[in-house]
Amino acid sequence: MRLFVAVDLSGEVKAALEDIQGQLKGSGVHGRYTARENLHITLAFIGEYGDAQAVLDALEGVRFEPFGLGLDGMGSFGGLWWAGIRADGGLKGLAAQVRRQLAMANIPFDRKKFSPHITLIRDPDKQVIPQVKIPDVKMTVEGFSLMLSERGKRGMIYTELGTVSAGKEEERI
Ligand code: 2AM
Repeated sequence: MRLFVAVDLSGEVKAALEDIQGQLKGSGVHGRYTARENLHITLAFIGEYGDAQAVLDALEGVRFEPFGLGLDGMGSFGGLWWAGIRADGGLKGLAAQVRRQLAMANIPFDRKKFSPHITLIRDPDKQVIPQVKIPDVKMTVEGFSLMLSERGKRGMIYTELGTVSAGKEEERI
């Protein structure tokens, strides 16, 4: 199973991200746009791992309070364009705690430094990101999820395997 841990986004933030994707499309940028239901912030990428329950048990140890986030510009890593995130310290703290719990449970994950972003498009056919207007939206993060990533006929399919809520015990599905 290919697993990762992610913050799901509110409908309002997803709508804002779709608005940005629409602006990119309007500027003639072609590529693999992230589908609305797949928009998320990765906190930790685990990759192939067989025991989802062990991961959920480890994540159960994460304690955090709700925090706010908003969108902040765009950037790129090679052939991947993303929307930036403005967050109070909560997001970095949450990613650090998630990673600490995984490490303590000996669950492998990608140790690359956490760089908060939301992937909007992969393999764009342009080099330079056009000017876009970033909608001023905000949301409160109240939880995060363990996600299963599978390759579908029309792109990746992400399925939530369980969630951990702020200030509460884990809610299993
Ligand atoms: P992203 O966060 O930049 O969009 C599932 O593959 C998710 O985990 C994707 O959102 C992906 O990229 C993220 N991810 C983070 N590190 C990864 C890695 N080393 N390999 C594949 N996906 C990774």
